Amino acid sequence: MKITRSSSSNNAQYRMRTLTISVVLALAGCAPSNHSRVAESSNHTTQQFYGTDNPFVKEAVYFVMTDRFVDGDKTNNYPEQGGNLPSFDLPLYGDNGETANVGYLGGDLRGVLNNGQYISDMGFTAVWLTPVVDNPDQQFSGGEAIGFGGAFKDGGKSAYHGYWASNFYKIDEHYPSRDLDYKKYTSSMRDQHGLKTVFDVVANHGSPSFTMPVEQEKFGKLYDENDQLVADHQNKPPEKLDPNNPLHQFYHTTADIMQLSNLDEDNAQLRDYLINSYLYWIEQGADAFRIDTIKHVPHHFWQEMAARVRALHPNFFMFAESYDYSANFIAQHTLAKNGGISVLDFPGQKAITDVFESSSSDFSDLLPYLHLTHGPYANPYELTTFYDNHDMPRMNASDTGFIDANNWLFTSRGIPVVYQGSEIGFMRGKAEHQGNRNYLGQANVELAKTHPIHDALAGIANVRKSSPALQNGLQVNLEFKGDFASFYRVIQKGDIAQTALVLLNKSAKTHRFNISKFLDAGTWTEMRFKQDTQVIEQGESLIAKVPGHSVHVWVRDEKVINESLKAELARLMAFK
Ligand SMILES: [Ca+2]
Ligand SMILES: [Ca+2]
Ligand SMILES: [Ca+2]
Repeated sequence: MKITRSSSSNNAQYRMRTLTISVVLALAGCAPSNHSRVAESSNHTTQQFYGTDNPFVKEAVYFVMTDRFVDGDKTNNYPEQGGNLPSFDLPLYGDNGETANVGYLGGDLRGVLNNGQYISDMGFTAVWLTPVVDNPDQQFSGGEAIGFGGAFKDGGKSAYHGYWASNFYKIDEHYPSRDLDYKKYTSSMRDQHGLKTVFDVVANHGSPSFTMPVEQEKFGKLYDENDQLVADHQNKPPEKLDPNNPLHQFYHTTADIMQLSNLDEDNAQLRDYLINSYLYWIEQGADAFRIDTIKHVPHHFWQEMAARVRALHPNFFMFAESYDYSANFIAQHTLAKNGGISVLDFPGQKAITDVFESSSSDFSDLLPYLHLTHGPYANPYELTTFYDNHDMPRMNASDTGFIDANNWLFTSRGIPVVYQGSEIGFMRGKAEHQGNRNYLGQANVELAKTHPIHDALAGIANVRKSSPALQNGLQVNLEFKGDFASFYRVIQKGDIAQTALVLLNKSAKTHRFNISKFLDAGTWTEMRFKQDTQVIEQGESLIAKVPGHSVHVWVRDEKVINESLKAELARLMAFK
């Protein structure tokens, strides 16, 4: 669910805002780190170097818009649903034959499970689905009518996106199959394909709840696990709700996002209703949460929610959408006092698209968002990193731009998240209702299997999948300049000791890297291509020719011996 505008009409405003933020950040300069950790404990003889203790850091997440991925079962499509306000296949027409769609299009759990091997083979280890809880069955008759390319208008839309819950405990009828409920789905993904499941959690709102010419079933209503009505907006504007009416008490009496019901987190029963539903989905096999619109709900809710979830499921990983380009702003959720919830790296998303949408860009423009030292985040290595999603225009890059972006995303700090279709540059540059949410479908999945973006993505993602250093190593930057970047990722934790040297080339020509800084002696093996090796003696350089729009990852599976590198790692270790 988007909450900050990203339409082109606001780009100027955006840029100005980002500029202001950059200046503020520069001035803020040396904010104290949230906590520092002594790099060593007494019962190890070796120093420990790593990004985070959270095991989720090893994952890479493929993001699926459930209704728009693959229709694996026609029997759950309900094309006749909705009566005079149908909800299936509602096209929006743009100029030049372009289309978008705000109706259900058939995607379901079967379609995802059928392609579990495809997703796993690409190098991903987890799948985030847009919400699968029950939503209303008609298109919304109130609000302002949505048109092609429109945003912040819900009139005429169905709940195909899943963010309009009417029952937080029930799966929507469009997603399961007769022999595939959510629990079977999560266990099959895990057992058959080694894929974890990320469940999309909403606490801010239910469905559109007022302005309907005639009140509609499920809109503005909430049902519990026994299908009992527990809250009802009754098509009244928020200010007309009666705080003494038990059916109104789950809602704020002020509007928040368009006509969506604004859930009242100060109500203890509402908190129980929501938090118990999240716990229920963990029982059904959810391994992690993605949290929608977190900044619209106060910290006290997230403190309680995180505490109650982690009391039963210690270290349960959650990452949130705080749609904002200020690191200082989004970082507040990562602090332990606010629930210790990771966030999607929106400042990173902005920097990554700026760099990879333009061939004249400079790698050094990626450095500011990393916040490896003196940053506002509880731990920058736990952030989920991405370049686009369903709420914003798809990255508007060439095939090689996508390839270069993926080479960066899967080697730099953070947990990569890739939106379905980016492996073919699907609908690049298009906003949510200009085509970025269009049905992907099995035909495009088949096409992807030989697509150059997909092939390069699978190449680097599978290197990350097998490299603890790329997953969780401290990032030590060497040179970021023009089309070239070089950095180490170093992990020394428990039995694991690995250094990865990453060499990125986003130019069209082969580039010769000559690396001597912090270089350790020993055997280095290049993991992206043919596993060439180089044996480096002390004082020598590592020389590598990296093809255009490509990456080398040279790996050394030994402890760090270079004293200057050790000192740099100890310094970095203290900042997270
Ligand atoms: Ca279907
Ligand atoms: Ca439904
Ligand atoms: Ca709210």
